[in-house]
Amino acid sequence: MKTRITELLGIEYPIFQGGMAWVSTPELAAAVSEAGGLGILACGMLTPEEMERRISRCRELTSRPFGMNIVMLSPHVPQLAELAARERLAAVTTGAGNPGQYIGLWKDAGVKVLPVIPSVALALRMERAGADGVIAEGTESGGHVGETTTLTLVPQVADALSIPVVAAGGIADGRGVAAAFMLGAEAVQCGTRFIASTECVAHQNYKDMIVSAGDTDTAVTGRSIRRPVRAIRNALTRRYVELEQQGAGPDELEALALGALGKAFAEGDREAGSFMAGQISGLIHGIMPVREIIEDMFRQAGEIYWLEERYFRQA
Ligand code: TUI
Repeated sequence: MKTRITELLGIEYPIFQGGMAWVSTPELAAAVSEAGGLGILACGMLTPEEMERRISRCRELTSRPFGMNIVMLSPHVPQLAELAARERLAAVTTGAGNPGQYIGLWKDAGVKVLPVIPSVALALRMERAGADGVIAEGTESGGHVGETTTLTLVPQVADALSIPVVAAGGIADGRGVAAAFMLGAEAVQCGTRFIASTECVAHQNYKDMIVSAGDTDTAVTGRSIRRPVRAIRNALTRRYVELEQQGAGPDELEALALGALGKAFAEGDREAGSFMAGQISGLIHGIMPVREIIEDMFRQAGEIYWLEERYFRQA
């Protein structure tokens, strides 16, 4: 399948694996790239030295293109930005902030730049700053989220920009892919769907919590301190909400959340872990190999064309 995104990156399927802190390891990213998508290594709060090791490991596992995600809240952003340029990665994606000042550096090194944006205003700024595309992420997503839904954000961004748009948030099967394309996207990014994959090295409890979650089983905490994060409801999210309602400040709330993603990923701690995941968790019913996830998704998206013939092309 050809879109401007597959051509830009030299990939077979227009699908990115989200750069999820802790979760997006060389094993997961390489599996996605090997299956024809764009695997993405997550920096999270890791050091540039650790990321350099992860890039080498990923290169041992695949010769296909892969990217790196930089969270703009990391204390290592300048060094990570340099690393991506030095390593001449296929792409950099960014989250939770504005990467404008680094776009020139990446472009000069031939690295494609696709910032995650939660609004039309930021998307326009990224286009003007030279981004190759944007990832329009709706509030359905897991982790750090904006306020606008994928259904409303993607077509508004697609109308406002001339660079290609990748849709993210709430996509886990072929219907989601087809819908994203109908809204004007030229690729999709999936996160939660890939946590529940065979190749993801997250604790089994993390995968099981996604598989057993229903449609209303995630919650956003941290809006009161402008750090909105979506995760599966558990003792941690309930305690966080209680503290927010009592007017707790950033220090107290940050202390509660500190290390909680690691507790979810590495220890599978069902009470104290932050199981960041999107609202689409309710649609995910099993743990599957990455290749099967991608091939099923695009087969199903293709089959939806007969729906179009049946309902939209009637005389
Ligand atoms: O980045 C994400 N999701 C993330 S990052 C992350 S790291 C972390 N967070 C808390 C605890 C432990 C680790 C977890 N999840 N998604 C992409 C995304 N970016 N969604 C929304 C945004 C965003 C928001 C504001 C992008 C830019 C932005 O800019 C504001 C401005 O104008 O600077």
